[in-house]
Amino acid sequence: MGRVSVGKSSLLNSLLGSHVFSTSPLHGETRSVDRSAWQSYDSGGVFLIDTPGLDEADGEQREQLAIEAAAQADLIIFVVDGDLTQSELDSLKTLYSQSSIVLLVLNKTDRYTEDEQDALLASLRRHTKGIVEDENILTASAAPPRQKLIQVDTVGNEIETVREIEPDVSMLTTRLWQILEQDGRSLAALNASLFASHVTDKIATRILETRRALAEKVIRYYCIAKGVSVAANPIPLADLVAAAALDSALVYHLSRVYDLPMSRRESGKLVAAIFAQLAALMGAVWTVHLASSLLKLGSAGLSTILTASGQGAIAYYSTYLVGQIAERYLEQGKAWGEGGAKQVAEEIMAGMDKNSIIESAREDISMRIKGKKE
Ligand SMILES: Nc1nc2c(ncn2[C@@H]2O[C@H](COP(=O)(O)OP(=O)(O)OP(=O)(O)O)[C@@H](O)[C@H]2O)c(=O)[nH]1
Ligand SMILES: [Mg+2]
Repeated sequence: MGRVSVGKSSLLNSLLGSHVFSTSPLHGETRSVDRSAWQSYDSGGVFLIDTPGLDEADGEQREQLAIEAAAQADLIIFVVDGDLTQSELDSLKTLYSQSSIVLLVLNKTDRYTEDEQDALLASLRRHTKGIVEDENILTASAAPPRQKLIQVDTVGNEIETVREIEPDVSMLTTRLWQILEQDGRSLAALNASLFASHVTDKIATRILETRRALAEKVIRYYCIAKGVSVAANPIPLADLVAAAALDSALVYHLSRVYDLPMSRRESGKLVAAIFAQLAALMGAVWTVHLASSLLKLGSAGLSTILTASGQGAIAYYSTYLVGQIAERYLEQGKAWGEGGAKQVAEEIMAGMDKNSIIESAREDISMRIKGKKE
């Protein structure tokens, strides 16, 4: 929200890193005939809504717009381009009375010197005391104009060059991410493009950490599911089929965590590629897996009990490997890198403590199987 031409649409575009909302130097670019015509854009689960500029004169319309915006939005970005006018302050008060979270953004900072910005911020804080928290008063330059530079060379010729100035909305993205994290909603916002472009290193790191933590949970979930199903399933061939299906479901799920969605077929193919590397690297382990599978065929239930948790643990471990390798592939933007799949598989295996994983797999599995029986 904000007065006409303060740069509301430009700010949303800058957050997204693309021109989604129309902007113009003319006043009143974002018009609305009726309120349902508010433009909105779904950025990976975070919805941005652009509103028409508030009219200084029409107090009733302003109040109405503020109430409706407050009812629809989880968070309101109130944009100004200078000190507050009385009508802006009135709108902020209305939003406050509707208990909205409001971020007050001073846009077009490229127009001000540092000192002027400090003075403006101090004034904004003073006027909105008790209405907007200090930490929610931010600066931005959503669409700074190109700068013309005139240089004079040694013989006195003037050379005109045009310099593009990058928009800066990093304070806003940082604050948005903090709020989402406090709210426990950062996972939902992971794939929103507003955090993909113009993101500060700090947020980029947090996004990667959040993805890794989520991926770890997803991988563990599938490891246990596979370990338990392999250990408990008395039909050996089905073990292997179920195992491969679970692995590709895992990869399918991981590709969504990394916002690089794969089809079922694609994830199946990736699993096959990873299996090929693993089979070459740890032939022995796979042979044991297969052998104990076949053994079960011969002596019905008995060997299931004998080899169950051991075989399940190996299945768990192989899924863990598949998950880690697929995760690396996704983290690198669906690429193996120079050394190919082989090197990734080798690195991941070398960096992993196999025995302790198998040990904890054994515990996990037998705990769950016992738990079921009781
Ligand atoms: N100098 C400068 N100009 C900006 C900045 N952000 C936006 N503008 C300019 O301000 C004008 C209005 O921008 P819009 O994004 O259309 O503003 P708006 O608030 O959506 O306007 P309405 O939809 O008409 O209410 C455009 O000419 C923009 O290029 C900025 O950070 N610095
Ligand atoms: Mg607009």
